[in-house]
Amino acid sequence: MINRASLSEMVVPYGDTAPVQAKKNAFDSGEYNIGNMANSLTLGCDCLGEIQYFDGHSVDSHGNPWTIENAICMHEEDDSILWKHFDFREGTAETRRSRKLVISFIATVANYEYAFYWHLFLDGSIEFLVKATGILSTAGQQPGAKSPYGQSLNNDGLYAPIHQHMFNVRMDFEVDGPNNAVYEVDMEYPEHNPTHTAFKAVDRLLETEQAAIRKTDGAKHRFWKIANHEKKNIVDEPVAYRLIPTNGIQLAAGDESYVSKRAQFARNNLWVTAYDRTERFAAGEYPNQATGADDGLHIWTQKDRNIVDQDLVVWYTFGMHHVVRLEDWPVMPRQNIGFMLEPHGFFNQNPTLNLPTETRTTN
Ligand SMILES: [Cu+2]
Repeated sequence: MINRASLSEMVVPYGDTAPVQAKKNAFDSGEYNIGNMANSLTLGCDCLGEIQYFDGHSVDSHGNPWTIENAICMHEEDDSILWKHFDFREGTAETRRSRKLVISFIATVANYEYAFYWHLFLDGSIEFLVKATGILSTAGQQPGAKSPYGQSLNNDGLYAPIHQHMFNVRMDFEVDGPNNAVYEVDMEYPEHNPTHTAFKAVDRLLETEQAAIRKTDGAKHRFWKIANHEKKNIVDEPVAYRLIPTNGIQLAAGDESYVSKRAQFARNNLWVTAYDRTERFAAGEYPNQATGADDGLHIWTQKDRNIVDQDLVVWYTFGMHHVVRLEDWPVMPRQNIGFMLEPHGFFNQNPTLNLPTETRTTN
């Protein structure tokens, strides 16, 4: 379904105008090299039950290989109800529980922890979640003062500025084959609507890279669909997966800001490119000291390549608009940030009818 998916970049810009804060825009993935900051889970992890660990192999700044033992954890979790029906005529009930395969790693990037999770569900759905936790980046102010750009954490002069955590995930889709196409699906009202009750979902094919630079639109209940025109389902429609664009926020910093020029991927939520193995990271190959003038999604998509029935890559930008609260201090309860991929006419019916009736309640 997906040939390869990876966190392609992330950036954490701060909204505070204070001199130290205004230039803070950590590219945690590209500059900090988040993979090298993966925790060794020999020191403890949040997985339960039967766990399969994988070592992480990387290189240091001199090119020497090194290993992070138990960097990646894989285990299975109970996931509440998957489907149920109570037949009131017969007085019988059928219910099946959901389970998810959890593949995760946790990186400590200075003050913050980012825990990354792929969840693979029995019904073919896939969830990507980032759990943000750890310690806020704080600053000092006059005791008792209040900043419009942050939350006072106590009356002794400690506050935490407003900021965003922006992520981009690169997904090399192969929905039932190498050649795919992407549709934008919006809710629309028909012109003829005498009862004023009608609404429908309308597909619009995104034909080129420029046409596929899109933002989320909650009022239109927008989502995107990755389809394979060469493979049809039982009602002769292309098999597809849909991208549910939760946490689909955009970069708050203005277009003229340095961070926005470098992180142009975060100005929009959806990007689709024709596959090119050299195009790997949303803000370009070398984000350190990059100006944004010569590399990254906004440069590659200027080629405006055809993306209909091609080997294509879907890039999704999402994030957390972090308005700090008192409860985030002194250590932040995890906040979930992520999105779902769901089969949409990929199967001919609910693919989980054959699940056993046994109820498993333990992890
Ligand atoms: Cu935050």
